[in-house]
Amino acid sequence: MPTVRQAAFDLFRSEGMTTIFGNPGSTELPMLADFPEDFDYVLGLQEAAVVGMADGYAQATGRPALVNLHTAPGVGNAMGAIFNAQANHSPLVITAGQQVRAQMTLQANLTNRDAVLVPQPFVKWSYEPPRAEDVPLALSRAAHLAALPPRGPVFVSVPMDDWDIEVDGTYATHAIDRSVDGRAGAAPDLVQALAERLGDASNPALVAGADIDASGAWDAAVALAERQRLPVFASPAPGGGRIGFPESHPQFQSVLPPAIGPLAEALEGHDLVLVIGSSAFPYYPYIAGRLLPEGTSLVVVTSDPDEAARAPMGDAIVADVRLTLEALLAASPESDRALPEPRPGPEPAGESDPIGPATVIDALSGALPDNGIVVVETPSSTLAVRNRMRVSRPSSYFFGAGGGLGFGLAAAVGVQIAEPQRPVVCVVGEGSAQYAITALWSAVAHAVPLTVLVLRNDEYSILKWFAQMEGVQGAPGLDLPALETADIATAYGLSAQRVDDPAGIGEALAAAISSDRPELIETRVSAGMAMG
Ligand SMILES: Cc1ncc(C[n+]2csc(CCOP(=O)(O)OP(=O)(O)O)c2C)c(N)n1
Repeated sequence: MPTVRQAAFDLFRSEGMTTIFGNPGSTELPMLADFPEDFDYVLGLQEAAVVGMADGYAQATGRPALVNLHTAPGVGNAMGAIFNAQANHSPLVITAGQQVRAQMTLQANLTNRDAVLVPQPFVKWSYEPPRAEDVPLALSRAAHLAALPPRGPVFVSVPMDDWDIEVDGTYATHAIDRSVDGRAGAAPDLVQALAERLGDASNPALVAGADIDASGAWDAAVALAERQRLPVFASPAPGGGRIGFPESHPQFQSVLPPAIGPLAEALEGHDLVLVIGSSAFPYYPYIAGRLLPEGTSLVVVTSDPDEAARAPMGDAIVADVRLTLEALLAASPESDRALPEPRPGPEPAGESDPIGPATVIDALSGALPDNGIVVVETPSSTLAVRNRMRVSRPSSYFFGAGGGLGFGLAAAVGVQIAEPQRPVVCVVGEGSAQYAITALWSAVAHAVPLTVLVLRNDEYSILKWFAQMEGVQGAPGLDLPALETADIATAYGLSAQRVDDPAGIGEALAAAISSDRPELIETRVSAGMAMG
């Protein structure tokens, strides 16, 4: 009869979860005993890095990723990253060790007393199997739930004495040998009605969201926009963890602003707004106004029932984004509407001392090969990255939709592990880099050839901008003097350098991108919001 461990690892194998992201403790060691050769264990030194790496890996592979944390304190440390994974619709199977069953009731040290409550409310499902024999089915259930829409993190707590218990082989085989597919298309009559509504509109617009990329619907989105001659906007940046439409396409207009009033103003003149693969909308700062311009109606297509239900306006269709877009495309004839005006190219970067983020971003655009991927967490220049780089390939841009810092650096390591053939650059603020800084060590330890570009402005620049917006004066804690990120990276074993000379940045980036080891370049930039 197989043990729980054998059955669990067979399940992980059959679900393609052979890379485990973890940070172990005494309660996790029994799971890792006789670690099979066909598995990789990616060690993170702190749980924000562990879960962030798994998040990037899961998004880049499109499959559930396996995480192993150390009982209550490990899960506690990971909470910010689990929050991000939920916002990113990232399918993670998070496991944690637990005291032996015989010592849980008397609460021996490290007992996770209310294990299932700890990761709430950021997981879709949280469970501690009642018997050791139930662990394989619980893990199977977890993997399927994580991958079903809306994708997201799930949690299973496993007592440490469960792993050597024998299980019924036929039950284990049934638990392992099953597939669950949750991609459901929209009802054909709904699709037909939507195609007619789109065809009848005089000036419709498409808003492209992150789940277009995640569901593989990029080509269908482009084809629909071209066939129906739609101007295309990107869903606002805070919620737009991925890019759903090529941003150098002549029909692409802009990234929508994330506040109610300005967003509605940006949609002025469109009688129908079709939002695909996003909530409507991921608002952030509160700037009151109309939800939609006068005379505008809205339809959102999302695989997330909650996104559909909580939208404050419009109609919603809950269905797989790719299947629905493809069906809508098939039902939509060629339109003879006038094509929208293409947006102008980015303004030339101005000269300043220190240089502005725009100069560095242009240098990165020049150095990054076509198949490059950017992972972005540089709050005051996120829009400059979007508006200047104009990323135009699928699965090439990752951003933490939840807004919890620590995603960028860690996710970039995970994305690079998932995509060893594509160069990955993490563009990160020196403040943001600190939240999962230990991911640098993991990049070195696992020979992950990531390039990190640190924009150093010696402050929490975006918070100074927010302070102005909110009318807050005299707030402490917004300056970051003497934070030497290149020195920290050197201590973690990276090849790291500070490059402030604008002429040298492109060259340094090209060299780092083409090298086969992790490298970090820190560059001094001027403070302040950089929009484009
Ligand atoms: C976990 C977490 N803590 C705090 C914040 C609040 N926060 C948002 S942006 C920011 C500053 C980021 O600084 P930096 O990376 O240097 O970028 P800059 O604003 O200077 O561009 C902070 C602290 C957050 N988003 N997440």
